[in-house]
Amino acid sequence: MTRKMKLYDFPGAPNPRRVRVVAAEKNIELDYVTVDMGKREHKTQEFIQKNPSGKIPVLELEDGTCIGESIAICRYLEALYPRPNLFGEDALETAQIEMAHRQIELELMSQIGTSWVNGPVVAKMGLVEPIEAAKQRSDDLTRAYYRRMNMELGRRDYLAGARYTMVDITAAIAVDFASALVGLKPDSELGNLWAWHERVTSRAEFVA
Ligand SMILES: N[C@@H](CCC(=O)N[C@@H](CS)C(=O)NCC(=O)O)C(=O)O
Repeated sequence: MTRKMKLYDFPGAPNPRRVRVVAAEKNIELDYVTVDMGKREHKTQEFIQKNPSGKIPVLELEDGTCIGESIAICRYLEALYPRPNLFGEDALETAQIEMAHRQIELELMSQIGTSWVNGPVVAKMGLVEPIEAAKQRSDDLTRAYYRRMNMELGRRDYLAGARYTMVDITAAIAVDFASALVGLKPDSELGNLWAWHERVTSRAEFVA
């Protein structure tokens, strides 16, 4: 019997969620293994052997090979299961998706991450000393990025062009995490952003 690939995951964690949505889009069955972040299971020696960064997600292949980094995992799944295409059909579209995706990760997700690390939920865990000024600055940059997305989404239906791609998956998951756990829900007047969010998150695969 062939073993399924395992995905190390934790409910509510945004990065593994990106892989779950990609797997659902491609109809790939994975074995989900919960890594209890509350118990710091992602920092155990055993887990560090799977991913020296001590972060989830990790995809473990049938032969025990481990792949960390959400996008490395998603690209691996796309190479195995090319349809539906989420990373680009030709040289130009691939570059456009990569550009938009890097901007979302480096300019939006990283700011949300800084607000999270310096915010009240992480403070309660007592792991790091929050820096209020850092949080304020990332809150502002996150809100500015939302306004930019709203403007871009006035010109096209999806973030990298006319169709749904990996960029929309990453961005919608970032917005959901920021809204639910970081106190950074986009303002209701950002109508293009909210219409896009509904288009993306109402997909059956997204809910799965
Ligand atoms: N760049 C990594 C980020 C992974 C990441 O930060 N995962 C979070 C959960 S969503 C985590 O494991 N955090 C624990 C930590 O940073 O110690 C990826 O895309 O997979």
